[in-house]
Amino acid sequence: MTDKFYITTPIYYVNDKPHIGHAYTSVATDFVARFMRKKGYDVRFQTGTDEHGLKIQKAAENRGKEPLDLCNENSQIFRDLTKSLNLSNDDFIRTTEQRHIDGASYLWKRLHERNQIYLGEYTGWYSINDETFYNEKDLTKQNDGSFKTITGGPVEWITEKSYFFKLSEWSDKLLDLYKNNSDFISPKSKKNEVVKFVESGLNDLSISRTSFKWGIKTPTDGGHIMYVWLDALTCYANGVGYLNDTVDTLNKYWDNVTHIVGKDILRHHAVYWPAFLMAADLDLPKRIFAHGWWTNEGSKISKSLGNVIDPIEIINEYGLEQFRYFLLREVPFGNDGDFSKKALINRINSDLVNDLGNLCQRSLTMIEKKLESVVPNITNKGNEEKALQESIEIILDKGPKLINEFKIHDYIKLVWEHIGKVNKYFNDSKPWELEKENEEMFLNVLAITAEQIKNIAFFIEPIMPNISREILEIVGVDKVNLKFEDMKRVNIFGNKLSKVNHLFKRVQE
Ligand code: ME8
Repeated sequence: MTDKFYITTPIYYVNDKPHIGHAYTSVATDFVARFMRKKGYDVRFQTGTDEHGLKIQKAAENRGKEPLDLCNENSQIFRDLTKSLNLSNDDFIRTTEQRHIDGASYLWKRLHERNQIYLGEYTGWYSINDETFYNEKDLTKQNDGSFKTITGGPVEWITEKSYFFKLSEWSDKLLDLYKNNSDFISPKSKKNEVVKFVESGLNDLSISRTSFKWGIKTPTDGGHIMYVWLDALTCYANGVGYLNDTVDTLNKYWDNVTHIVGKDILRHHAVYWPAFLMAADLDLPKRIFAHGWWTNEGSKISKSLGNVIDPIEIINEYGLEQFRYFLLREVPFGNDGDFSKKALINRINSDLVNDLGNLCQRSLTMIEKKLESVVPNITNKGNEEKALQESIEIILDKGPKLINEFKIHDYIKLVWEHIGKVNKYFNDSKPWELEKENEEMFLNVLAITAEQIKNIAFFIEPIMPNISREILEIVGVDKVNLKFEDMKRVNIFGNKLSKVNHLFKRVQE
């Protein structure tokens, strides 16, 4: 049986339209999903929208809309974004769907049955922006005496009747979990922050609200709605039908779950979520990875500064493949990074136009012009040709290890090193001279280069699926969903090239 691999993005708030942060999490998750499919895993990839809570209710009120109308409109925009980004997601879940409401209610009932919930009153700070309760020590005091959260939003003081989850009882179990499963949270620096937070002592968590209505009614008390994070986190399990008593065929995906999240919401995923599941006597996800945040030309991205980056605008101006490449290559996954047009243009012109584009253009048009577009056969493998083959083996061997550690940018670097080697091989072999001097070698160099271009198309599929497809089509490979293990079996010798076009356009600075 094929190994299962289930990967998720966070579900996005529908109070506003998507920004670069949403695009980033989604593209990186899509990369991992596509890579694991190429490795031969049976992959399920879920994304979706988070539609309950005060933040959404207020956004609807401000626009003079019913919450559900706003959710329907904005959730569709996020769904459209999955197409614009060419995500390979298998599911798109909305927290207003019945399957989600049923699952969230099921988890609540299990917690209730296991005596993990009690009624009390919450008095303290709350951030609507983050939909999160804060201790004063975790906030920063402003000059005017008010407080701000780590994400920069304001907090308000609230007092209301609320059910609490006995989070404080789960500290030791959580610490054991982190200790016994060393890669449960990564990167390491983020894991250390979580461990410190838990070690400093956990308070019980308020998990219901009574001062507004937009949410899922708690199944044990109709006067309360579920805290939006308890509601939202269950989406991951609900997408594969895990939170109910019947056996769902998708359930099997719950055996191997990876959550990709931004660093701001790691605590919810690495502390609250496993604590809820342990308390309900349910299985836990395997891995949680927290990525960093983008700034825009050196400044923090915020609505008030008016510097929010619209992914659709970037795609329209520079192209989807270019945008995906930049997001994945520019910043080590897990670190913060800066978005600038200059950096984007630089990557496009140097890595895509000069390195990959030129290699394909120069070698494949030679086959087009000199050989009536027919890819010749390899007749000779000398040391240089063997070195290229070794370089392929290195990527096949190291690639999965790097991706297992979420080192996406290192994988891309490795592939681009290979592209550099193929470029060097082509240049040093001087096929334009060999054409007259040694026809056999001329054909051999073109065959080897075309073969390597085919291999490169396999490697870049998780980064730039459309360009990968385009290259494979040019060299006459029409099979789709190819795996890494198919790479050597896919024969292109004797294939007739389809028209060779420039893969990327140079961008003027
Ligand atoms: O947090 N750079 O939804 P959201 C990189 N609904 N990533 C960024 C970013 C930036 N400048 N700004 C935001 C939620 N993000 C919850 C999740 S899951 C059960 C519920 C990331 O719409 C952020 O880290 O605020 C998060 O992963 C996502 O974008 C935005 O999520």
